[in-house]
Amino acid sequence: MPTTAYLALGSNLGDRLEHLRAAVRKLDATEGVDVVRSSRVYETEPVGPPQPAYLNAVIQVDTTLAPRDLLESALGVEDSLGRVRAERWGPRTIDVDILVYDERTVDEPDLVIPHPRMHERGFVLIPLSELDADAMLPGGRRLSTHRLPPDAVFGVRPFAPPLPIEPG
Ligand code: GSY
Repeated sequence: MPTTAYLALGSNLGDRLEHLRAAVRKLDATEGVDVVRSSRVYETEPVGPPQPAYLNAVIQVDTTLAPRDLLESALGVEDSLGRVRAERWGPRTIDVDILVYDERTVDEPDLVIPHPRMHERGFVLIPLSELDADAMLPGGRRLSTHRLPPDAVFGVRPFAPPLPIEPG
């Protein structure tokens, strides 16, 4: 029985929209991962050091992969799209983060689910709310009762319709 997970996509280098689309195609082509839906694409002001604006979206996947295998697949997609891990909060061609994996919590040095900073980020919660208005947040909180910090919603503006998903 597949598990529903939500992944955050972000890009702020090169052809940003094409990088998000390519990430969807590559994830969908991964054994054990089926991309089901995408949020709209938002253009968002960068959080972190000065850098170009991001495009962000959230996708829903059905997966038979365990959380760690899903992480490995996400890292593989980042590598295949030319991600260079230079600066921790720096610009990137593509970022693929696991936000939520069913109702599971994972707390390992390199993998924390739900994503530990997702509740502070308008660029994550606004697109996520299009797909699951009551998604799980860190600390057992729920999206439907969560109040975003007002400054987190500034600079998050609709940019493009949902990312295309190949049928089947
Ligand atoms: O955490 C993901 C990469 N990232 C982003 C992002 O995706 N969007 C915005 N707006 N700012 C960001 N800063 C970092 S780091």
